[in-house]
Amino acid sequence: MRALVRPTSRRLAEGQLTHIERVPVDVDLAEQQWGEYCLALDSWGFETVRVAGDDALPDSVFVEDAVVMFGDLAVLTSPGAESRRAETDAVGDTLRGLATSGAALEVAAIELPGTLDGGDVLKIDRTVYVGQGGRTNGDGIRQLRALLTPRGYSVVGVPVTKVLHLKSGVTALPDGTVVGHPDDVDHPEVFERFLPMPEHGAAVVVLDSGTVLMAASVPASTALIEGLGYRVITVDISEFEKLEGCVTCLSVRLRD
Ligand code: CIR
Repeated sequence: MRALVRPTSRRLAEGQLTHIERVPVDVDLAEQQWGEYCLALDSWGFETVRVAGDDALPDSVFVEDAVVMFGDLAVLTSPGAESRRAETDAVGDTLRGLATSGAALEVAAIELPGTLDGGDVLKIDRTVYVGQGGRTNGDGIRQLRALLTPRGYSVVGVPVTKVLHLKSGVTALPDGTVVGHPDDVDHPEVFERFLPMPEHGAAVVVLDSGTVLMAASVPASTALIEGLGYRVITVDISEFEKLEGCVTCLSVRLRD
């Protein structure tokens, strides 16, 4: 199992902000938190593959937004924020490098005027929910649908107005139950099972069928999910949360 990560830009504090106020960011602490996040993945058996860092791209640590994986298909995105458009170049180089060194990988891309951020894409089995809001537009969703329908996926567009990305509001447990704070979810009824969480930012990264990774900032939601029989690993990502990042956006698992 491998996971793509990208080091923190020294200009992280200049990253995009949409729904929250700008507050001071400690970039040294962010780098330390990023290292601990990578260690948590390592310790769970994920080999981390590092995309080259780029200080000129403040939001590039949020690598989830630049590529979405569907089995062996990597879809490079078309970021909705202009300041983030160049992030896909190095991510594409890394993936094409993996492909030439023997990994079974096909690389496709969403093209302008279509826009699509990886944070808007929530996969549950063969259903791919795509948030349409500030970053992802209808053309981006149409291009993704054209790539995925022949491969047996069903792409479901979901309007997003309350948060930055669909996955800022909702993520899915290993059993497919969608979790999130009700105030952050425009349409909980589109999901087969929706379980409200007591805190904003209660996102999960699935590590295996019984284990998820969560942010240290959501202890009540962590306790709730532990109570459902899951093991929860927690990481402190306070400096990334100040830039509207959550636990999912710092990595992309390859092959799922
Ligand atoms: C942005 O606004 O693009 C970044 N400051 C945060 C991106 C977080 N990404 C994500 O939730 N997938």
